[in-house]
Amino acid sequence: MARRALITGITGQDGSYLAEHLLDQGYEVWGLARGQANPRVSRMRKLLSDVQVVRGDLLDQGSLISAVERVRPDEVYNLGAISFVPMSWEQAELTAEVTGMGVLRMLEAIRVCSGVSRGAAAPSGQIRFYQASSSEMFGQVTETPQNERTAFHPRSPYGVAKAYGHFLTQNYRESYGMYAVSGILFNHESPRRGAEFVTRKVSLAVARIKLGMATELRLGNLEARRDWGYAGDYVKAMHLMLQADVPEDYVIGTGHMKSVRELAEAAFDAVGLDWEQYVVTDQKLHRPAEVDLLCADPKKARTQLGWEPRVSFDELVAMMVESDLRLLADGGDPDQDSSWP
Ligand code: NAP
Ligand code: G4F
Repeated sequence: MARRALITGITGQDGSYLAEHLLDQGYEVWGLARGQANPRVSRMRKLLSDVQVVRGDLLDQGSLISAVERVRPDEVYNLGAISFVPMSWEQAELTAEVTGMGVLRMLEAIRVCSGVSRGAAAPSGQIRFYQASSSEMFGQVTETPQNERTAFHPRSPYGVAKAYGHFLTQNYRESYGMYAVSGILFNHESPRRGAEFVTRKVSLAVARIKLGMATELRLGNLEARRDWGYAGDYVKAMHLMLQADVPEDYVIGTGHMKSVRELAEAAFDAVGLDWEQYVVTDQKLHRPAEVDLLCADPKKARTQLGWEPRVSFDELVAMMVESDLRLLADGGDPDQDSSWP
């Protein structure tokens, strides 16, 4: 019988790549989707027609229990979150509820449905749980590169909520013997990235400028540095983590960092334009507390899981710019048109 996976955040970037990867591996894939008329669910169904949908919301404990009871998954991937850092200052409480408390609700749904209780041995063939932790937990970094033992100093309500989910996942593993792990993933991008994130904001703007549809690109902090990889590579690491004999947490990233300035330069270069002619900096786009740099040490994932990123930074930037050029030239609506500046 096919193994069954339940993915929260199925309408997001990672949900789509993970679903494709698991379908390729022969899984029966279920996506948890919220809302009674969520347009992102219809779009997801067009892209991923083999994914089955179960309704539920990370804010609603009962809905998660019902979803787990209905799907009876072998593996649960908790990717659902408010994931845009600036939004977490504007809606800090909601971020805590979805991104933080949502992890507790999902773990409780699995615990209750599996009949796991304190003191009793976890049943064999238990549901395996993956939590989408984030390099934002490192925040103001205490060492570079960051590994699984680096201390956390989150710099946003989002980072704080992720740290709660991370420690809770570890705690359920230690308290109940549950198979529960976190992937501490560094920034990963793709043509499916939301337009509010800087890589997609840049690739869309470059495509618009090249096609004569725009004349400038407004950005915030050009000096921030990130370890940017390709989402299609990173979802493979999520799956590998849940296949390990022993549940453990892993850092996933490329080990190389670039600045926002270098990102803009590479993206304009890809279409033969000079970034300095078009990029305008805007103080309003700076964050109240910035994460200046993030750079992964992915050695543990490489040696224990055999995971390696395949797509380089330059290939990723070229892939995103080319995709947005095609999308706009075909008259496509980058549905991703963000309401964020
Ligand atoms: P994304 O594109 O923003 O997707 C977020 C998903 O969360 C969407 O499917 C959204 O569904 C869902 N969601 C929001 N509120 C929900 C709720 N109340 N109940 C259930 N689902 C809800 O994010 P992503 O880039 O794919 O990232 C996936 C996960 O990895 C997130 O947890 C993110 O924080 C984490 N992460 C991402 C990165 C990265 O660089 N991409 C790095 C580290 C960690 P709707 O369509 O219904 O809004
Ligand atoms: O693309 P960003 O918004 O991503 P950020 O804040 O690093 O968060 C992403 O990666 C995390 C993993 O480290 C995830 F957990 C999280 O869910 C999300 O996927 O911003 C990247 C950098 C920041 O330093 C920001 O200040 O780009 C800088 N930046 C400069 N100008 C900008 C802009 N960011 C955005 N979004 N828009 C700008 O105009």
